[in-house]
Amino acid sequence: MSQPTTASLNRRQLLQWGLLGTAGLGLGGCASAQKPPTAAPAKPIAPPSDKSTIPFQALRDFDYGTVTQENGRTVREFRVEAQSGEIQLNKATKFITWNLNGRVPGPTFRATEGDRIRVIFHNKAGHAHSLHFHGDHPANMDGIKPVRNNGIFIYEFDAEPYGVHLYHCHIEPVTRHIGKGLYGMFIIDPPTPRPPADEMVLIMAGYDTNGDRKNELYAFNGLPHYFMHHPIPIYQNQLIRLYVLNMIEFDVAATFHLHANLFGVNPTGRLLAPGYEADVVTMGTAERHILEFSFKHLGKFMFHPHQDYMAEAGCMGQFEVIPVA
Ligand SMILES: [Cu+2]
Repeated sequence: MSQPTTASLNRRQLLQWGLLGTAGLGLGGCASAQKPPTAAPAKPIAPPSDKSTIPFQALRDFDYGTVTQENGRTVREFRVEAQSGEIQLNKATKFITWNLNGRVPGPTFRATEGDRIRVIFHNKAGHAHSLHFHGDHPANMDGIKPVRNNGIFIYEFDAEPYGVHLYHCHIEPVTRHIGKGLYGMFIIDPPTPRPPADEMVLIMAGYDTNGDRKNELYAFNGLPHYFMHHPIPIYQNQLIRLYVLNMIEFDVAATFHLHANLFGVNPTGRLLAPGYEADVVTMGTAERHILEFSFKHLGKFMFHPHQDYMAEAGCMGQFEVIPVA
């Protein structure tokens, strides 16, 4: 039996999947999120978007790894390669990155609480690097030991606790290793899945392009100003679940602000539903949250840190709310 394409979805199908209705009512969206999903299977949908660019790949691509069963238990194996490569930040600025699998930010690893995680890390970036995960794990898996160039290390631990976490290189100076691009998101889903939503990832980062230990440029998902010029399409009245991470070095904190709406805040994703509402949330470096909202009005709506110098230097974007066919 073939699945309907996104283009053929209609309001009835979205209602069957629980993606419309109370989700469109702001606070109502939070209240509905506390109920277990009644529509099966959970099938998040999203309008078509350009998958050929890194910011859009980072937005909605989740890496669930290669799944096997070992002794009755789910094992997720991820293969990552640290590399070095040049990216064009704007017309005038090229930047040498250290990256994972050719991407800044690196892949978003995703698992369910209790899974066994196995990350095969191959360092081909020319310097010693490591992968340090947030979340629970033994000391020998903490990722503070250097993995030499051309070396391989296998990080293995249990996925816990559920929430939105991150990983990054932990070789000194960490500001430089993160600033050059060695970071990404690590999502651990609760054993009972969260209700269906259009889920996406936005990671804020800064670029120190001249080595003065200040950021000259800022970005969502790797490229300054990208989502201003390429708005993110979302459906009207659909629950959006946004995993946000502040990975900006050198600035102590940044906010995330959404225009013309409020969002439910789920701090570090450690709740099963958002705990409170706001339209500005503050994150120190490495802090992250799940934000949930839906738009009842059509049109373009900006998001950016309200440290407006960061927004003006590239950390801004917009959603484009479109009607369901
Ligand atoms: Cu490093």
